Amino acid sequence: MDEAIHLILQSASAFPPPPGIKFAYGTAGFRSNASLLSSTVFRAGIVAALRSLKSGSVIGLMITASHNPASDNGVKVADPGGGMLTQDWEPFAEALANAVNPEDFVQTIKEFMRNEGISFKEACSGEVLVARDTRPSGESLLGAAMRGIRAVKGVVAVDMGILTTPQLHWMVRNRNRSTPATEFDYYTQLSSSFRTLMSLSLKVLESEPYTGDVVVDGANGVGAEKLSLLLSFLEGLEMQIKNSGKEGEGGLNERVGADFVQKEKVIPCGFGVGDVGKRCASFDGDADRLVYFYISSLEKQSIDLIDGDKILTLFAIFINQQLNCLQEKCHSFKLGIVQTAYANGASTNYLRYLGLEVVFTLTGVKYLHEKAAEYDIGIYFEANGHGTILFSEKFLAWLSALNEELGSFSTGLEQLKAVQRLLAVSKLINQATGDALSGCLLVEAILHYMGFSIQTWNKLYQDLPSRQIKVKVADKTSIVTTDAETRVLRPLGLQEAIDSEVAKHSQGRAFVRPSGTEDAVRVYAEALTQEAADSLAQAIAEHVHQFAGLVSAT
Ligand code: NG1
Ligand code: ZN
Repeated sequence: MDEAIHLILQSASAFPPPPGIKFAYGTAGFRSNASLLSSTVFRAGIVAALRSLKSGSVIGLMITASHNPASDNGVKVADPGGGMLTQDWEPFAEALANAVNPEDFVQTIKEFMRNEGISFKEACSGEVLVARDTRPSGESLLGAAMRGIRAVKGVVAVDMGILTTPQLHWMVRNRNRSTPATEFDYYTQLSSSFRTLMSLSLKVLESEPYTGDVVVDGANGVGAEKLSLLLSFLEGLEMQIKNSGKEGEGGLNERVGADFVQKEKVIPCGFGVGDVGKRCASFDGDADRLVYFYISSLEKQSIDLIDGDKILTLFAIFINQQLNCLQEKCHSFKLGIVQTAYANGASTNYLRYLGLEVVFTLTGVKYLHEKAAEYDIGIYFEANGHGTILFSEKFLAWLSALNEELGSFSTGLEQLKAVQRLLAVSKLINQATGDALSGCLLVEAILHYMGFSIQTWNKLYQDLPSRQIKVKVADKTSIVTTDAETRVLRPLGLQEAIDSEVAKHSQGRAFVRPSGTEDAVRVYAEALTQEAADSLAQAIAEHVHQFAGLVSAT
């Protein structure tokens, strides 16, 4: 044991932690300016390696800062099921990232290994797959990650190259299920299940033949290249890809991509007169978020946004229709919808009006995913476009059996088609995590099936006007929240100030919380008109500034 720990310590000396910085394993792992991250990524490599030894499974390590600026980077661990690192391990990951001297560092590892009953093993007992997005800092951070993993005796580090975040999560999940798990397998599975789903479409009269005429904003990130690879498996399907990150197309996430489009609600760079009237989709920098939009006014640069809530609604309607078709066969299976406080109030009302069960969790995919996994079919989405559909093993086994049973009678039966549609969705959608590529194909297939234009889809319900603002304060941790982050406990008096602003607006709703991925406090406000939502958000941002000390507000 001591010799193996000594080897870790020796490797660690090449990655000293930056002085005076405290790292937190936030909503989506560690994030920071890339120049500060090499020690954190090295140490996250150690965490991933120990996780692999403990679980006896393949683990993932993704180097990305998603929608953040190109100068940032980050790192997160994917657990054996392909989801986020179990929350029980986050305190260890944080303690290790923040251990300043060699004694602390060694002690933190030893103590944790003892408590968890982990021991070093012989060669190839553990395996960690490492991937990164297209950020320039990714390459050197990859080196730090590989060194961290390899420092742990018995664990192999495999460089998977540049991937989208969901591709790595998908590979980890599949490796641990012993199902095909390469990048090639990913494109094969998505393309073949998409084709199956399209072939099971109703021939609705109004439905026009599917031409794939969608314009995709790749956020100048990894998603654009991977989408074009996916399309090469779908002959005949044309999607126009913009903001692919090629020379001259602009910077990663710079006035482009899902986060920009969803928060600013304006036309992203690279889109203009030629795109008016078209169905447009935006990915974020690591392609785990997806939103749709269409240009509503070139003059005002405005768009009509179809956010994660509306994608969720489209998925929910489709799944529910298939389940209704199978109603006489299945009474006991439960469909659940999971949202966060950022979900537009109109979406929740609409989903409940459809008779669906909607529940709420804290912000962050790790919470939504965990909740959705409690259902036979769990659909979760954040308003920002991150979400997916989870199917329980029990439900999938039942579907497969029903597929065989019904298949032996007739092939044209509507019930059989419903079963096959659900099975195809379970293969098309990435059940490890939200995935812009697979989500986009599923949206396209469902729009085609329903015969919906993007405008019809948008009109399912009307969003309540909302506004989000980021306030930079001296110390975001001075804001402490409760009630699923919808109420402020500290600083004292801030919640009362928010309540009195909300009371000035009919149908007003607002909350503030420290971001888990950025050094900022987020303000969210909803009201009956856009002007009211804007002014409510602004008024609350000023209170945050007064109570917590302003650096700037954007
Ligand atoms: P933070 O920065 O904690 O708000 C953001 C998103 C989350 C989640 C994570 C991970 C909003 C308001 N918040 O977290 O929903 O997607 O990033 O990327 O969109
Ligand atoms: Zn992302």
